[in-house]
Amino acid sequence: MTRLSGAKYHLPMKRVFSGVQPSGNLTLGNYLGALRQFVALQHEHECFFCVVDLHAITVPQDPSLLRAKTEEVAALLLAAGLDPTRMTLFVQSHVPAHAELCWILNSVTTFGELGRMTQFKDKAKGRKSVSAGLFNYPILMAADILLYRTHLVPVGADQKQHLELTREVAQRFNSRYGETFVVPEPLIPKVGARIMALDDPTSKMSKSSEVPASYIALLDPPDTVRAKVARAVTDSGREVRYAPQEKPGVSNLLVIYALCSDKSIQEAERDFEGAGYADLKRAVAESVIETLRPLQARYKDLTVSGEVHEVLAAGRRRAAEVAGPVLEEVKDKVGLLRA
Ligand code: AQP
Repeated sequence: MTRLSGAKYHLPMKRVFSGVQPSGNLTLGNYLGALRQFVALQHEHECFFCVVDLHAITVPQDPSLLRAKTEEVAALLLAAGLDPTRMTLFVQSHVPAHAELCWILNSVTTFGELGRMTQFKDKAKGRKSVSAGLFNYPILMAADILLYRTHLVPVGADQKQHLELTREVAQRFNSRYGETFVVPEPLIPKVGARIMALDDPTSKMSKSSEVPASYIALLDPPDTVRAKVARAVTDSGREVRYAPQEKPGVSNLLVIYALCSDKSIQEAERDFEGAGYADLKRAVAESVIETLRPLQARYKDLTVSGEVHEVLAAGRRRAAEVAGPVLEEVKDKVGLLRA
C-alpha cells in the first residue's frame, strides 16, 4: 500500500529546481502538491527553490503587496521545513541571469507552442488586456530550470505542460548549438498533484482566486479552516467514497484527509465506513489544522527573527554562482560578443 506522505525518492544525487509565485496566499494545494515534495527532496538532492516574482508580475499586482508576499512566501517555505543548510532559497529577480536567459530562449521557442499552453488560455480568459509576459511565462520558467542544469522539477500536475515545453526548448537548443542544457524530468506526486477548490471541486485550488472560501491558506487560523471545510461543496448521495468522477467534492476532501493524516486513500475510506459527510468534514478540518499548526508556529518565529533576509541574501549569492557560468556559455554559443 502506498503511503501518501514523506515522499521517498531513492535516486542518485541530482539537481532539483522549483519555483513558487508570490501571487497570493499560499494554499494547502501548493503545500500538498509541491512544498512537501521540496522538503523531502532537500535530504537527498542538491535543491534550488525560488520565489518567482518575475512570473507573478505577468498579471497585475499591487507593488507593495507583491513585496510583502515575496517575503511571506520565502518565510512560509522555510516554515514548511526547508532548511537553509540543505538547500538554496532565493528570489528570482535577485538573479538577473533568469531574465537574460529568458530573452535568449524567446528565440528558440515558437509562437504556436506558447499559444497551445492551457494555463495561458485559462489565465487570459475573461481579461480585457493580456500581457505579453503572460504569453511568454513558460519561457521564463524554462530559463529558471535550465540555468541550473536541473534534473528534476517537483511540481503539481498543472505545470506538466510547461515542463514538456521546457524539455522541448532544451533539446532544440542542444541540437542547434551543441550540448548545453540538461533535459529535466517532472516529479509529480501520485496523489495530491491537483487539490481542487473547496467551492468547485472541478477546478484547481488556486492562491490567486478572488474567493477566499475556495482555498485553505497556510496561515488560516483553526476556526477559519473549520468554517471553510464546513462550507465545502460535496456531492449527492451519503456514502464517503473515493470516486473522483462521480464524487469530486468528497474525493477531494478524502485526498486532503489522507495526505494530512499520513494515510493511504484506502485507509482514509475505511475511517469513514458508515459515517456521513459531516463526519468527514470534521475530520478533514482537524487533520488540516494539525498539519498547519507547526508550520504556523515556525512562521511566527521566522517573522520576528529576521532570518529570512539572511537566507535570501545567501541564496542569491549561491544561485548566481551556479547560473552565471551557464549563462556565459549560452551567450558564447549563440554568438554574443563578450563584454
Ligand atoms: N491545487 C493545487 N494542487 C496541487 N499542486 C498545486 N500547485 C498549485 N496549485 C496546486 C503547485 O504549487 C506550486 C507553486 O505554484 P505556483 O506558485 O507556480 O503557481 P500555480 O501553479 O499557478 O499555482 P496557484 O496556486 O494556482 O497560483 P496562481 O493562482 O497565482 O496561478 C507548483 O508546483 C504548482 O504545480
